[in-house]
Formats: sequence, structure tokens, C-alpha cells
Amino acid sequence: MKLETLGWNNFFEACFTPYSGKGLLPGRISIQHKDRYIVLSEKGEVNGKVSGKFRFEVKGLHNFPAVGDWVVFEIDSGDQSAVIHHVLERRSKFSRKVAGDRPEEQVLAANIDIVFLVMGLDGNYNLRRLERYLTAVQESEVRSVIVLNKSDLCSHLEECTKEVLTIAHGVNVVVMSALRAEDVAPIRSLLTPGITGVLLGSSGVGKSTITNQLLGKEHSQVQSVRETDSHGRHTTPHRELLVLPNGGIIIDTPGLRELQLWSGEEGVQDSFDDIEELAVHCRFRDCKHEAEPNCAVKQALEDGSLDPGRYEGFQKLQRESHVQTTSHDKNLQQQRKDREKKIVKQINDKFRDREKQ
Ligand SMILES: Nc1nc2c(ncn2[C@@H]2O[C@H](COP(=O)(O)OP(=O)(O)O)[C@@H](O)[C@H]2O)c(=O)[nH]1
Ligand SMILES: [Mg+2]
Ligand SMILES: [Zn+2]
Repeated sequence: MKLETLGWNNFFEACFTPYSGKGLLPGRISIQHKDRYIVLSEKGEVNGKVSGKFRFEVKGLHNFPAVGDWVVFEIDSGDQSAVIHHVLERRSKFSRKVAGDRPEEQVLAANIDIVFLVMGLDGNYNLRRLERYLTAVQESEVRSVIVLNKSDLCSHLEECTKEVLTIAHGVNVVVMSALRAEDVAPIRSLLTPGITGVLLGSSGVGKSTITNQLLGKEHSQVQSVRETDSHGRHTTPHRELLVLPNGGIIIDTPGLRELQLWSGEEGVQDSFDDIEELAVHCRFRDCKHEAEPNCAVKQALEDGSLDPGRYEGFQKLQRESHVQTTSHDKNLQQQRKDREKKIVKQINDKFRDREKQ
């Protein structure tokens, strides 16, 4: 495996200079599972762990290796595993906030060139959510592309596409069905050799199906939409970095529930992706989660997996923001964002207080 194939360039070369010539090698993290990593490098694919010194000295979860990171490692002469000594500077990253007394940043994917925001043109379709993620990604200054998948299931394709274009503000929009191999061509053409893309979107929107089409083989596990646990959650576990036959690199991720984007101090707790993901499983596409039959949100409330406070906040937000969904007025959008943040903060504070008791 040549380093360039993995996305190596002058930037990382410069970052690596202080370490070169000491039996140390650069490699890229393709999988992270707890404290175990898979490192891709000129030595091929190697299992690895951070060194004892690293674990002892490095403070903060976000300074540990993440998928997409370039690391400096050495091959253990005993078991031939990779001993990771350093993480090279990141050019870009996507993080989430992990719950706890003091919320911590956890990096989920690093050194990304293009983010593909995938939305399903089925029950998953939600213009407001797309708009919010677009804003979050644009703050990260990584190029974004909107992917509207499952076009084969959409009866009003033109309408949806037009609507999305009104919020896209120049961002490319790909309309496709991942069931057709030829439809991934626009994505493939953006992932030129050495360029790293990440697929973000709710679980079930087709990210793994797209990954498999790009790879030209079944690799990522595709889930049946009904194959969820009692909380309506998919079981697909891993984020994984994969090198494509044409030289591009793609990171497949699980649902957005896991990928709450972190932006600065506050983090993007100001969203209800967990509820929106549940809503995908409601019987009716326009379910208001009130008195409708087979409502997945109500069901989660009943079995206790959804907090009533979060549900109330979600409903409140839905009512308040309904009218402004397609507004282009920047001022209004800002006002809405501020209000959303305030509401969510109130709820989260309340929720936290209750958990403390
Ligand atoms: N009809 C249709 N089904 C799709 C499409 N893309 C994915 N699926 C199906 O949607 C389900 C979830 O796909 P998957 O790739 O696992 O979604 P992920 O959770 O985002 O990785 C699977 O049953 C796929 O076969 C599409 O474009 N059209
Ligand atoms: Mg998947
Ligand atoms: Zn519902």
C-alpha cells in the first residue's frame, strides 16, 4: 500500500519530518474499536494500540487516534502489532459530544476532504434537518455535497429536488438510487485518488449501500430497514475507512444519532436527531407523533426509551419552526437557531438536573 493511496500529501509529510528515521512509520487509522485500531501503511494492514507512554501522557479523548487520523507508529518486534506514539495534526475533523459530568469531545472522523450528506427520499426526508446539518458542516469548512438517495421510492422527485435546491446555496446535489450501480458515478468522480470522503446521514438512508457500490463489492453490512432493535436503532457498529478501486477513500459511518456534530464550545446538542431517526419508522410519512397509529415516537415514549421532556421540546420546536422552514431570510434563520438553542438548553438542563437526583 503506497501512502499516497491512503491520502498522504505534503502537509502530512511536513508533520512527520520530526519523527522520520527513528524506526517510526506513518500510517492511517481505518478502524477504531475501543482502544484497538487498524492501521493502514506501507506495511499493509496492522492491528495496533497506543503506547503506554501515550496513554499515560495524553489528556483528553479528542487527542486519541480516530478513524482517518495519520499516526506515527512502530512495529512491535514481538507480536508485530503497531505501537502508536503520536497523532499527526488534523486538517479537518468531525466530532461528537460524549455525555458525562463534563461533556467531552470525541473525534469521529479526521482529515476529511468532502462530506456527503445523505438523506433518503422516503420517510427520512426532512428539509429542516438537512439545512441544519448543512450549516454545521459548512462551519467546518469542509466541502459538502448533498446526496438525495432512494430516488426510486420518491413519487414527487422534482418537487423534493427543487425544495432542496432552495437551501443548497451552491452546494452540489446528487439525486440517485444506490440500488443502481451507475448512479454512484457522480460521487466516485469526486473521490479522486487520495481524496477522502465521509458519508453522513441517518441510519437506513443507504450509506453502506453506496459504499458497496463504490467498492464494487459487498463489504459494508447493509441492514434491512426493519432489522432494528426495540429502540428503532440500527446495529451497524463501525466507522470504517476504505480505499476505493479508483484511488479515492471513503468513510462509512453509522447513523447521525451517533454523529452529533460538535461545533465549538456549545456543541450541536441543539437538535433532535434521535427523535427524527425514530420518526423514520412511523407508519405515516407526515406523522405528527400525536394520535397516529403505529407511531414509533409514541412507542419509544411508552417503553421509556425516549425521555418525555425531549419529546415535549421536540413537539414545541416542530410547532414553532414549521412556518419558517423554507425561509431564506438570514435574520429569521438566525433567530430560529437562537430560539432552538435556548429551548434545547432548557430541556437539557432540566434533563441533567433530573438525572442528578
Ligand atoms: N429502494 C431503495 N432502497 C435502498 C436504496 N439505498 C439503500 N436502500 C436500502 O435501504 C436499507 C438501508 O441501507 P443501508 O445501506 O444499510 O443504510 P445505512 O444505514 O445508511 O448504511 C437497505 O435495505 C438497502 O437495501 C435506494 O436507493 N433505494
Ligand atoms: Mg450502514
Ligand atoms: Zn410518529
